[in-house]
Amino acid sequence: MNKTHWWRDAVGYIIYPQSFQDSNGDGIGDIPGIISRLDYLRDLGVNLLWICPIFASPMDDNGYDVSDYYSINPAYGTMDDFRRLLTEAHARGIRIAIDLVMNHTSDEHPWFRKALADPSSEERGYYYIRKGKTVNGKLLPPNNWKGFFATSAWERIPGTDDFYLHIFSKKMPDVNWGNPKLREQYYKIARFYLDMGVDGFRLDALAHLGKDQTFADSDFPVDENGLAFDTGRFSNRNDLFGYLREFREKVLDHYDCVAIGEVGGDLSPEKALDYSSYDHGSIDMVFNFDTAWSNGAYGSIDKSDEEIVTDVVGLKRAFERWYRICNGKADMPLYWDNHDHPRVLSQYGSLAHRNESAKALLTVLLFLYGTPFLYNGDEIGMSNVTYTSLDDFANDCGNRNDIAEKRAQGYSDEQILKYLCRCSRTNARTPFQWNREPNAGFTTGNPFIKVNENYLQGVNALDEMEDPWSIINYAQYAIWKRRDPEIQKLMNGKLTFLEIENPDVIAYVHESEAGKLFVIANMRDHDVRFPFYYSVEDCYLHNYGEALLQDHVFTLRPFECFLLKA
Ligand code: TEU
Ligand code: CA
Repeated sequence: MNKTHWWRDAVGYIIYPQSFQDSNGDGIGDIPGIISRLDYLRDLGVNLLWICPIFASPMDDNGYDVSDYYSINPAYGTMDDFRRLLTEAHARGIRIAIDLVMNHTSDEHPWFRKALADPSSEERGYYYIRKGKTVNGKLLPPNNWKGFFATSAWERIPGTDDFYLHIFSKKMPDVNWGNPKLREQYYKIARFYLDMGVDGFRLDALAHLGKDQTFADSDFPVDENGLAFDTGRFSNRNDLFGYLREFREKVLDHYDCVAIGEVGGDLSPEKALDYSSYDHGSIDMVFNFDTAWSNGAYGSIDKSDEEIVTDVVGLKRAFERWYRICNGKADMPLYWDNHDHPRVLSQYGSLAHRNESAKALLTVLLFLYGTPFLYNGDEIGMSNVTYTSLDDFANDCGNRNDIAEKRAQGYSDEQILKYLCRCSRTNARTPFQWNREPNAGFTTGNPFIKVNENYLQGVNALDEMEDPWSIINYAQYAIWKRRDPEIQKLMNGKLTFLEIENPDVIAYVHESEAGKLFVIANMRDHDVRFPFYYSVEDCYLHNYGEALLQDHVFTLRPFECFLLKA
């Protein structure tokens, strides 16, 4: 199969189905709800959706814990609804990538049930089940690894001395990719959806498919529970690249589909090429985490608000580095935030300059090297929650564990609340704000999670659409520009960051015979000066009235941004 690389010119959009649009009043977003908003998405201009998991799931981790890959979570609809979503999206020129979780299943998946019930079953070999170790008469997990959700990476199987590995929630046992039968199961699942017409996958937690199978203790420093957070034991390990090659040869090569891996933290762009380079990679692109949390907010429970400052230079260096290493060798996706992050507007933007900062962030992202992915709600300026109780965060297992851990460490509930309002991924998971109706038009019933009350202050799609200067109208125009072949021609030039050490402004240029295409964005909430020695031929995007350019120096107002041809 000849891959056409159609995703290079696409504009992606991430949908968190639980919170997008409820169609039947049960308070949970669903597939018919997404279908009812396809016109909205088409008009916005996005043409590649990544939809977070929609499979059957007990919802311990909101769908990332899959109990049946071949059926749709009944709360979201039926397989027929999903087929209709594909047809309706394709009819509007929108492609769909589903979120495939191959690192773990739910503990309620029949494979895992069988593995526990019958130690001699084939399924037993699908998981990592090891004997615990006895120290001073006490049964301990096989090693001291800590998982991503603030607990031991092992859980004891009741009534036995055995433990199973789970690097995320304990309801999500990791599967063993070293087992060829297990691998075939996932190939079958992938083919099932590709044959149905799905255009590709976002491959969840892909970096973790290989583990250090010695399962030796980590020598990293341990926490108060004797646990070491040593992600290298289960990230980007060599055996995983062999699995991916097989996945490609047996499945991906046979379809013109996109495969985007979530590979995340601690991954250098050089190493990323092992996943996605044109000559020796097995998948098409990988999400890196280098431009997330560039403000010191990660784990920042001890920091004051004043200490959370966007590291503008750090962001530019990260974008520059990934471009330098990947350009001409690999495609890559771009994003500011997703369902695992706080809202970018609250991270790098400004609530006091909601409109301008949302536009500036969008402009910077859309015209860089790569396939941009917007997160649902960013186009209407959605921001972090203003919850007043820790209970409001109970929907997320990661948050629940975090609360327990922080309490055990002696933090007060007030401190934890402030921390979660700043850093929790729940911030990105509140209902989409469609209009001024109760619950922002998300549901006619009781939403499964509280809405952000700012939908009544104009932060909703309908109010946004009615205002000619709104974020969404700018976003729509900007996205169509990004898809314009003339602009794409300009974007094929060489990308250079201007004044990369400037602490406040992100500015870059694509240069080629077709001309120079500039993005300039002030990332601060105060005026800054920025030199500009080129003569402007065209201004495609600008988020203020008149530009202040004198003697080759721009005075940029808070979050002022431009897309210029010069
Ligand atoms: O997230 C995985 C994730 O973000 C990190 O654990 C990441 O793999 C690591 O930091 C890399 O260094 C995905 C989903 O996006 C998230 O919502 C799920 O909770 C998680 O997998 C488990 O399925
Ligand atoms: Ca519903």
